[in-house]
Amino acid sequence: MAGEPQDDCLFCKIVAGTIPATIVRETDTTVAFRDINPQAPTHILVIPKAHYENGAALAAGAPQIAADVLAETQAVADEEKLDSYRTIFNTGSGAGQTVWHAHAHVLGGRGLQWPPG
Ligand code: IU
Repeated sequence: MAGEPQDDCLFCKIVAGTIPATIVRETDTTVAFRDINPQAPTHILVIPKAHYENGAALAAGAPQIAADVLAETQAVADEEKLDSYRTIFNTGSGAGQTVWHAHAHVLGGRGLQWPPG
């Protein structure tokens, strides 16, 4: 069922605490943790605790939680003292999505090119 934890989902396991992660923030609906393969001095993932396969599915199925995720990207940026940062939702394998649990990348701490690759 939409939003329910999935046994084969690594990010559901991070939410459950059965896989380790460096958690930097947690709310009732979200968890933020450092990416294990950082692409910038700050690279943090903000995820909903509920399982939705990408950002669009989250926005459609649980719009308030999608708003919570976005609000947390700013909270993370504030904690990291980032004046500028980029928020990315990769959606679909062609865009580089590899984990099928919605997540916002928060990247900062260096100059970021546009357009991205
Ligand atoms: P993507 O947008 O689906 O490609 O992002 C998945 C990210 O999750 C990627 O940057 C990985 O380095 C990161 N990640 C992680 O931080 N911890 C994990 O246990 C796993 C992936 I699996």
